[in-house]
Amino acid sequence: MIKGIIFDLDGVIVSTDQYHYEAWKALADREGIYFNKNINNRLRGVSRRESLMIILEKSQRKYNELEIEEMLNYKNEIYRNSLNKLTKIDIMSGVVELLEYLESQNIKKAIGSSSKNTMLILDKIGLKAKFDYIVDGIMITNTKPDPEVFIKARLGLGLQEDECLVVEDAVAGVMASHYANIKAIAVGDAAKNKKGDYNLDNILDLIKILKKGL
Ligand code: B16
Ligand code: MG
Repeated sequence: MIKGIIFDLDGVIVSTDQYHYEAWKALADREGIYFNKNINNRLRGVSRRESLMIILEKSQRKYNELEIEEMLNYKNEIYRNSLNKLTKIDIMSGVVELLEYLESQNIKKAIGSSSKNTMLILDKIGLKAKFDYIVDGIMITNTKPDPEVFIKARLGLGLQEDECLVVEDAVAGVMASHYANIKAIAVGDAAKNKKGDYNLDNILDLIKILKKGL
């Protein structure tokens, strides 16, 4: 029986992925590095530093650690400026209704995100209090597809593997869920790539799955 749902944040609860893209694009343009939406898709769910390493695969030159730190800060400043514009309106379709349904059924809710900006984002969209446990990029050493984030979230909820589900939009996140031995509900990019145990066009279809039983 499912007693808890662990949600990824970016691309599941709120669509900050466009802001990530714009900030990385600004950095890549400044450095004269080729960057497009396909490369951006590879950055979903992975940490800021690992994202930069993927972007630098297209670079003609090597960067030292000081330069890397500067680029990470440059990107994050642009990204955080965009986050300041976030409001409740930016919550993805179906999420509020789904959270209400889970609450009505006493199903626990957690966040499992690679983002170090998780708390800022949840504050801005006013959803922080809705979650029983939050694991963000500051609390983990290894980023998705490593299972650490979801193992910590599951333990935070006090549940067994088969009592939880993960909802993810990133292929790396679905892999992390599977490595954590938890079934994955894929939405967005991961659903398009049919990577989940269930691949949903609409996150509200999770209610049907829960009602029917897995
Ligand atoms: P930050 P998620 C991830 O969030 C994003 O998908 C990924 O694109 C980003 O690089 C990562 O957070 C780190 O974000 O720079 O804010 O620490 O999808 O795991 O909620
Ligand atoms: Mg995501």
